[in-house]
Amino acid sequence: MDPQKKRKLFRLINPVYPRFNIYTYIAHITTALGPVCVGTAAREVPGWDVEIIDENNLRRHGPRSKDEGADHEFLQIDRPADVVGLYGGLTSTIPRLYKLAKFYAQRGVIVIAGGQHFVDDDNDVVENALANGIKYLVLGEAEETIQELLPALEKGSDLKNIKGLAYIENGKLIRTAPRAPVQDFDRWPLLFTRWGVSAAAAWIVNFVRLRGRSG
Ligand code: B12
Repeated sequence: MDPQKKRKLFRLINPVYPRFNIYTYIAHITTALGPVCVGTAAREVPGWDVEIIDENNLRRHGPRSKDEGADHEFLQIDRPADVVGLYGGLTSTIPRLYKLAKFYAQRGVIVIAGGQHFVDDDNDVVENALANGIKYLVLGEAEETIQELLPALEKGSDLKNIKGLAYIENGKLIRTAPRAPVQDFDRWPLLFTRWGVSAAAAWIVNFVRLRGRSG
């Protein structure tokens, strides 16, 4: 992370679906709630700006790549991200997520990821993610974790006391203590009542608040 940079940028990315499906249209005019919750919390961290790029919802002006999703080369030139957070809510998007993870990791950007795909008691899913460009996995709900993680990454501090993380250290998988789910929803209001957090690529027009634990 560049210490000279006055404000750091945390870019959250919702990877594009692998193919057209019955949710393609609705995803084109909405977004997933998880990254919005994480971005809302991250935005409270002093010195950090947040943007969310939803590759299913680039709208008219979002920079597009010729192959699929957003043009991340352009985004990194236009507004270089210091930390990139990848939304792994759906297993079908994981190949794209890994592609993005490797793209950013190769450019020296710290890559983190979270979402339901990674929530697994056995280590295979976690180890696979950490072998595919992701440096830190956030396991479980991330509002509190992200507020501790971003300053720790900036300072280069030890992460062992931050709950809800998985990462590789000296070739060994480290899983920190589990993070308890959020209880106080009023503590974490959504910020999309204003436009400030979203970059040109993420225009969100419809928005519904819900938090489910079923499925
Ligand atoms: C609401 C919901 C829907 C809605 C809206 C989905 C959307 N895109 O927002 C609708 C009805 C459209 C839907 C449809 C489907 N869904 Co659905 N859905 C859910 C549900 C019930 C809640 C999701 C939610 O909003 N949670 C609230 C948010 C705040 O929580 P969250 O996303 O987990 O985010 C938190 C953490 O994961 C973490 N986090 C999230 N992202 C990130 C990113 C970073 C960088 C970090 C650090 C942390 C982080 O922090 C967040 C805040 O605490 C979940 C079940 C569940 N318990 O989560 C299933 C779930 C996500 N759905 C699932 C599935 C399978 C589907 C469908 C494929 C079903 C189908 N066969 O059609 C479709 C696919 C839709 C699509 N293409 O997007 C599965 C996904 C499983 C998987 N591994 O792929 C789930 C997990 C249910 C299950 N247990 O099977 N779904």
